[in-house]
Amino acid sequence: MKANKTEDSLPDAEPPRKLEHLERGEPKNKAVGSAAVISSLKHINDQAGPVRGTKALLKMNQKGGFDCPSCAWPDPDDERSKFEFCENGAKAVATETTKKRIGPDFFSKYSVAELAEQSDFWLNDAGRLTQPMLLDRDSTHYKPVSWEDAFSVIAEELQAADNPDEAIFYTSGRASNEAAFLYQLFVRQYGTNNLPDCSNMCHESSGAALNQTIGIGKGTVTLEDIEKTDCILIMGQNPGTNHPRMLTSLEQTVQNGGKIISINPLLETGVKAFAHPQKVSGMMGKATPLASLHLPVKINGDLAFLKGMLKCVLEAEARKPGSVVDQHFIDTYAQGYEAFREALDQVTWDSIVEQSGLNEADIRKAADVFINAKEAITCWAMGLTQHHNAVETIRELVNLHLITGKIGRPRSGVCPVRGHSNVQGDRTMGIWEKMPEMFHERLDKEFRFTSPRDHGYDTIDAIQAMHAERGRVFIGLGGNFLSASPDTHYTAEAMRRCKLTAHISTKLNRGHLVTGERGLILPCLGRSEIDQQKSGEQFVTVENSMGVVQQSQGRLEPASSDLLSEVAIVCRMAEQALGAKSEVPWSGFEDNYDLIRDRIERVIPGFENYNQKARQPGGFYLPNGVKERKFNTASGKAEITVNPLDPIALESGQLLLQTFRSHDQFNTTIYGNNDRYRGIKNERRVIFMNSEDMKERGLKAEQPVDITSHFEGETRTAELFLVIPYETPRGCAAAYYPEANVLVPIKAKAKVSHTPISKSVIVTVKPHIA
Ligand SMILES: Nc1nc2c(c(=O)[nH]1)N[C@H]1C(S)=C(S)[C@@H](COP(=O)(O)OP(=O)(O)OC[C@H]3O[C@@H](n4cnc5c(=O)[nH]c(N)nc54)[C@H](O)[C@@H]3O)O[C@H]1N2
Ligand SMILES: Nc1nc2c(c(=O)[nH]1)N[C@H]1C(S)=C(S)[C@@H](COP(=O)(O)OP(=O)(O)OC[C@H]3O[C@@H](n4cnc5c(=O)[nH]c(N)nc54)[C@H](O)[C@@H]3O)O[C@H]1N2
Ligand code: SF4
Ligand SMILES: [Mo]
Repeated sequence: MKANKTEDSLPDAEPPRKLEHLERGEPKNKAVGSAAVISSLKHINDQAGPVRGTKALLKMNQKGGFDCPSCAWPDPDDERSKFEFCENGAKAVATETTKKRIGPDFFSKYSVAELAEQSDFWLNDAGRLTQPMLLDRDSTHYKPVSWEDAFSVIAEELQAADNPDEAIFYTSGRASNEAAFLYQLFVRQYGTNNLPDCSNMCHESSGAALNQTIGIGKGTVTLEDIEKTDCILIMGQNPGTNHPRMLTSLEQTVQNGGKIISINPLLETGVKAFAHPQKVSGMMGKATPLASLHLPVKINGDLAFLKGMLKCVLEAEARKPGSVVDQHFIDTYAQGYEAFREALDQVTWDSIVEQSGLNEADIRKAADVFINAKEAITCWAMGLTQHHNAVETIRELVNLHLITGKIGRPRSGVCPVRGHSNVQGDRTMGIWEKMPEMFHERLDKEFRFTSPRDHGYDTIDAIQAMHAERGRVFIGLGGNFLSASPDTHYTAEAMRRCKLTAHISTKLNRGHLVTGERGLILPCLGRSEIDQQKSGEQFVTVENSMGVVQQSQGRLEPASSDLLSEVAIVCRMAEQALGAKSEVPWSGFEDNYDLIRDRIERVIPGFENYNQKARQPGGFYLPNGVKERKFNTASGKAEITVNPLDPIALESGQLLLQTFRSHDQFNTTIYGNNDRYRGIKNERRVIFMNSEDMKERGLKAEQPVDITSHFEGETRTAELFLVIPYETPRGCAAAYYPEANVLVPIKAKAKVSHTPISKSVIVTVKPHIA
């Protein structure tokens, strides 16, 4: 097995190992306020200009406008203000509505290898893609290709495959419900379930834990619940950067008397205090304090922390029987309590303290708040999901809600805060390598074919299959598979062994530069743009983090007349690749998206009267049994589970590294080199460390270092990072994704969910060798 080309002569898969000019300040004490407003306006003005930019912002998250393309935080159900967006939503829109364009001139000016020497910021900043481009066999430059020829290339490679499982169809969570539904239909008619998605790297662990324990892989609360509850645990999530409008809701929670507890190795600015940018007080700098308690848990110490919380719950119950544990809920709706109690009895406070890195008194304080709260919600994101034992940790968090009965009633429940704006909807539409049998039966009946039942590849399987030349064709519906995936160099080798890699994209990214024998870029319309089809202007639908499905209609002129919508691309690709094999009226779907929604309604439960309900301002909630205490698990009961502690053993000198987001990026899209809240300006190649850990290694602030990861005897190195002393527990470190992805071993994945362990990479840090 050999790569088609040798590594050395090829475009680099990693962002350039080159420093900018770091300026370092103190972490900020409050989030948003005027700095955020100034930052939003700057991004909009620089990219889209005041007219196009303002028009876009005023349509975003409005009933009748388009859904913010950034995160999945919900919009208010009722009244909306004129400005339903945040700084990072504005950046996402600025990047999509930019006036900059890249066409054939750009691609003839720069070879692919030259493009690879540029930073991720530069690649994204180049502008919107405007025409389909082909990187032909042994070519150095992308050249324009007609849509017809582009689809012929795809059809040719798909038809040449020895079997359908040689093709891999990735989806990123920005695709609309309509595009995603047709895409999975095309893939299954082609004959495979190889539908890896960004969720495999994201909330898969949440889905796995929640499906098993409460019978639905989604959250169980609404925005109103968040604002009116008595207690919110925020675990492993940085809302100030990644879900900024959550701060508006958290401010409400606090003003309504609720308490917020932060559980995070870092005290993130967004949970310290919030200055509302649309209130005079906020603009004057007056901030509402948010978290009343911060527990600086060690990386991967959450399972131990939760065991501490649960022990406190049982102790409080023993002190005053019938006051804390909800025996009625357990008896009526759940099972597994006895085994759970016995197992928890065996866990000592010493191990809890040691593994969480927290002291017992602090855990008891947090437990008191949770216990005394009539209603409580736990929110979490990647800080919990990207560890080897992520599923166990999330199951334990569910235990906390189950044994106290704080679930399935107003203002109480679990809230995995989703990432991409439609990642939850894509799953609902069937983007998953292992959909349940019921889905297949309904799909087959509606479209009169037999969909394959063997499970397909998830993200890690897909990379390994391409590496082993079992996967030969890669198609990406959005996203940046190369840079988002673990083990950048291994993934690059995998991509290079393909016959064809094709990306449906709005903006240029590194994934377009590391290709198979042939590479295709298929440029599509963005969310903000008018989608004109034969039957008129179309809208699409998306589902947010709280299960609300609503319409999104672009209002701006498309970036180029040569762009196709994602739906159109999928339809034409399917028509050409499947030919007579498919009876699906692909071109009818392209002409009129209502016809797609009619089919979704017949295949997926919860979408009755879809076309009508999608047109209701504000959309509609999908059914969620847990809200009525219906648990759709195998046993029909909520499962209280036993989740043994399974700490990561570090050898001397080793640290646990989390790879996370700066304030100026959306995943692999880099908007700028600043991380304002953490006091970092103009540099991304930084590693945050505890100052004692620095001292122990003889490292000085801003000293250049190399980071080496260790896994099953293998090492991987990321060169040239500057050390930043930062408040975090000893033994913990942090660096930005995607720069640090070279360190994440391909084989290091969570049990059950197979999510890459991007938040607990074992590393050593040494002075940089020039
Ligand atoms: N502006 C912007 N918005 C985004 C994104 C973006 O890149 N930019 N990405 C979107 C996507 S796809 C997603 S999934 C979400 C991600 O949203 P987040 O999950 O908030 O993203 P991360 O930056 O990965 O932050 C993880 C947080 O977990 C903490 N953490 C790390 N390890 C641990 C641990 O072991 N235990 C605990 N308790 N905490 C830990 C980190 O300190 C950090 O605060 O955001 C979405 N929204
Ligand atoms: N080390 C490490 N790795 C991680 C993570 C981490 O925390 N640490 N987080 C993981 C997570 S949570 C996620 S979700 C994944 C994200 O993985 P992806 O979803 O694959 O990555 P993105 O960076 O969001 O994709 C950006 C690209 O999407 C394209 N795009 C933007 N808008 C549109 C659109 O409307 N339509 C289409 N077709 N294309 C569009 C643009 O070309 C852009 O360059 O990364 C994962 N990787
Ligand atoms: S919170 Fe998320 S969805 Fe809402 S405007 Fe900000 S980035 Fe967009
Ligand atoms: Mo994500």
